[in-house]
Amino acid sequence: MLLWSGRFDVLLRAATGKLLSRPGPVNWCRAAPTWLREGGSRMERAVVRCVPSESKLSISFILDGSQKHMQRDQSEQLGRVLARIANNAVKGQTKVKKSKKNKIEQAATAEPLVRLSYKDEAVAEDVINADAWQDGAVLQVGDVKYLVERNPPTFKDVELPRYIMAGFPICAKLQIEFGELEKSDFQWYKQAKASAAAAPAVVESSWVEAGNERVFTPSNSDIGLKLKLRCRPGNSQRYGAARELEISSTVEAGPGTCAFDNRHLYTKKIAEESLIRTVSYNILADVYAQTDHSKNVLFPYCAPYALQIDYRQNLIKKELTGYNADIICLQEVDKTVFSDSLTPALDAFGLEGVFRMKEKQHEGLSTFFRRSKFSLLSQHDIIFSEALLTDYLHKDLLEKLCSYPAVKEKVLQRSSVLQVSVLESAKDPSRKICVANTHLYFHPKGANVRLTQIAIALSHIKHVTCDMYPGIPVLFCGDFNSTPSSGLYSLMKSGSISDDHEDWVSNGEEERCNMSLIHPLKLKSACGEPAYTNYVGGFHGCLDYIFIDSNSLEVEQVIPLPSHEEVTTHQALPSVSHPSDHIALVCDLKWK
Ligand code: 4LC
Repeated sequence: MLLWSGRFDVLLRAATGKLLSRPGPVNWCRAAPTWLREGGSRMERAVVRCVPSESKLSISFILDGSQKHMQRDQSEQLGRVLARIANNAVKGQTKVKKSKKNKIEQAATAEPLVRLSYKDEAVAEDVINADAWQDGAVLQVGDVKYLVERNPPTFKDVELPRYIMAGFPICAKLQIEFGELEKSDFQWYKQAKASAAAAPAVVESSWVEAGNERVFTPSNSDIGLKLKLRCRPGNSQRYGAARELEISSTVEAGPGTCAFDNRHLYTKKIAEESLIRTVSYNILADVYAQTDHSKNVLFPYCAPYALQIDYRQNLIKKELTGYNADIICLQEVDKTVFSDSLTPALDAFGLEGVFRMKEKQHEGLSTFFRRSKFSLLSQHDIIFSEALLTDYLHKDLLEKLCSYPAVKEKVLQRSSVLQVSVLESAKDPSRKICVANTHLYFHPKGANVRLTQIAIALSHIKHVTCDMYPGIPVLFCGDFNSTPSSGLYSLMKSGSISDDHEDWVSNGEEERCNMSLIHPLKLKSACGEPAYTNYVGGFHGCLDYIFIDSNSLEVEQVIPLPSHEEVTTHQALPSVSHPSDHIALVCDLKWK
């Protein structure tokens, strides 16, 4: 076993000498950070990331002013990394010397002493990396000492939204490793306002503290200012390296009041333990909002900037977080909106989400649930077209559809999905709930296709709630693209539709498909049948519902929809004060 003992003494003496020659007593404050050692010798830090599931470990530290980031095998022996570091150090010195054109000194450059010690004892060279690099070990490279921090809390990804608006919450996207956001520190700063007397030559902006919570909502007095966030990742033991980030432009003016502001008056607090505040909302996908067809034909009354996703996201996040919901079912969710915007925002308010992309599309469904009230037990999502062909559950329906090949083909070509999440109550694990979420085919003449889609959905939900989790209640939210006068709505409520219903010929004789359907669920629309949940220039109607299992759930309160005046202030939806062409359904449900 090779130890460093030979050169150790020499080095120790040299280091001690240096310490003694340091001028004056160093008055370290009592709460000195870990990298400030007793006696005043300041150590650099070496961050080591080593997780069992990966074959490599990484070692990061600053050497000769440049950041080193080494990836080594966990099973490699320590001696090889130390040799590598020594070699790096020589190269670094050589560079400096070369620039001084001092060839003689360059030739004299020797490898510095590189060693790793733990509790003042050298770690043997044949110890493997995974074992050698312990938290609290000390790496020494020449006269520089580094305190090893193994797996400290670290922000892997931190991002601020591009577009910041007064009155709208900013929720940074924060990905933390080895830490918890609840145990991390946040400090928001705003640019100090330049007073009229201030010299215009001042380049450096000075910052004043603006808030110290995870979420910061700038006010109207912040319009035109830059903002900065300093965040320090933490866990119950310690903090890791802080990160700082600045917004890319300045705070913009907001729209003032929004169509949802009055609704928030009913949802100021999280609903009590026994209640489940539920939201269903088609948030209008960015992939649809900014097409020429949308700008010119569907929503010509809406200011183009208000159709931009960066603008709408501010409104969507404020609207959703302001409902203090326990379960949120969303439709038309772009993948990046889910991951970069909704997940960070709702996470800061205690909700966790799952996402299901439509087939061959760039948007899909998402379901969020409050962590303190629920945990996710299992997911049972299906693609309608795929389930119809492959799942034995739909055998009878598939057989019937074989008589109507045009309709069968159309159903198979649609990309719609059903998202099914089984949640368990945190307080009483015997209470479970099946949350289904869907967005059915949109075409005004597509009622026959939608009926077929809902038949698949209902068979699948019955399977989950009768066979897999016998007797658990159903909560079925979505954009069903069906008005209260449709066959679909009456099927949901009554449990059956006859084969002679007019909706079976919704797209004319060529697509006639007379089928009778039944389902055993006792469903009712929790928010009733509002005059409309979708209000665009050319159409308005009630297309969205929150269906509840009336055997086991009851409605405690329905949050009133915005008034007709609020909806039509800017002609129709979406608008500068409402982010979607749909209106969110919000209600408080109670276990029976
Ligand atoms: C969209 C629409 C569909 C609900 N609805 C009716 N007509 C519509 C036309 C368009 C919705 C409509 O906004 N989309 C096409 O894909 C998207 C988007 C997805 O939801 C899109 C892509 C590109 C550009 C713009 C949008 C409609 C009118 N009356 C109805 C009655 C019933 C159902 C639907 C409608 C009933 N019952």
